[in-house]
Amino acid sequence: MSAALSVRFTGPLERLSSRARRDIIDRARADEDVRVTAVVSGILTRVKREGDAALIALARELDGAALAKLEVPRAAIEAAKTNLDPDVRRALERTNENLATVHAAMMPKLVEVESEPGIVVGRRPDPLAAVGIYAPGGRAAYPSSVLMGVVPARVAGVPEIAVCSPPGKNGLPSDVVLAAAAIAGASRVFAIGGAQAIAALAFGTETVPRVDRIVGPGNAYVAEAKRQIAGSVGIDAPAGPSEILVIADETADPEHIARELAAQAEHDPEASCVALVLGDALAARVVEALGRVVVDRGEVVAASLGSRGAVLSIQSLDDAWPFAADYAAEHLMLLVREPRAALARVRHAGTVFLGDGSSVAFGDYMTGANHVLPTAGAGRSFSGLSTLDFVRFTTYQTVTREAAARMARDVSVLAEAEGLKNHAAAAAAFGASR
Ligand code: HSO
Ligand code: ZN
Repeated sequence: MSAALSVRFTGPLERLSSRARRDIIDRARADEDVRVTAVVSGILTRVKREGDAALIALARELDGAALAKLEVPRAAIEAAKTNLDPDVRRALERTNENLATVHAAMMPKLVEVESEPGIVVGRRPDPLAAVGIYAPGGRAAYPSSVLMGVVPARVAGVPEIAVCSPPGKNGLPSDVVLAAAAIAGASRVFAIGGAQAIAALAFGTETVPRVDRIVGPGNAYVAEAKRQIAGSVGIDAPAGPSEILVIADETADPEHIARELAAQAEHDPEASCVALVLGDALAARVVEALGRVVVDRGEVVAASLGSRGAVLSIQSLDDAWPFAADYAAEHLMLLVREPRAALARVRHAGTVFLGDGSSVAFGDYMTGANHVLPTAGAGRSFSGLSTLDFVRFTTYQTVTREAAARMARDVSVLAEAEGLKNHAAAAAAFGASR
């Protein structure tokens, strides 16, 4: 590829029309598709009513797979790991270890605090009992994403981790998904895809365990199924097309910036790749470098950059922070002289890459940070996947007799004020005058 790539938005950030700025920032796909909603609700009802029989029928109808069993036998999972290309296996094992190290260190800890002498309040993180990890099939069957889902659950201490992934014609999920599930330590794997997988995990069937939380990326049907069951089962933020925002000053290499944009653009024609760079000259060099750095999937990259890409110049880094906070990028890359100082100014990013040795590819595969991250601006209120998604907290409190005597009067005052005389009496019984 050497032809110039067209980038949808170029020029100085300050001269962007408010309409264009909105187009860049409001990047969620507006596909509230009523047909998808109806199809998914039909599938949910069918799985709820007919359990395994519905799953087997749907695998035939939708995946063209004649399933002997829904659950993948342990031997097939282990065989996939054994037969994996040794280099890929070694690399996935390295990812697995780094994820475990990082997620274990960031695991929420038990906290106990004394609010007053003799009053201790605690909060204990308890692992969920069972969780489901969805792994897409087809072109997006990424073993790395299986690790990103399973490892935090394992580190959090979840005893039952069920992976669901669509069957191919041989009735099994793809070999890489099976191998990754084995490396990550999933408890069980099921050859179930799409909305029916989400239904099976949410309601439980004869074979599939009912779980308490379902995470992992999927297509529009999977996302809609998660939305429909969200009342009863925990879910993660919907994962939309990949995105990156690069903020760069004059120390940045334009080819480095261009390669990072191209890397996220290759995920999806609807990926959103934006760079804010200091000065018009550097911006022009980034656009020009884009024509040189793309090594594969040229059509996908061109579609993404041509419809949503932006390379905008800024006059000062100060102009970048309000835009970045509004944008709330899934991946934010800071290619600036003082990246740590810049990090202090960042709000609402899924994950941040600092310094000229960093590439989003490292975070996607191996640093140990999680790559399941909020997209489409969801980073304003959501965080990336972590052990926090796989625990819930139990709080508790203990009060000594002496502390109870000191607290009794004020508590009865509040209870009386709310008109709750039995509460008042329950507290007053501990009063000093007793
Ligand atoms: N960058 C993707 C994750 C991924 N990259 C998987 C490679 N494999 C999330 O936006
Ligand atoms: Zn990626």
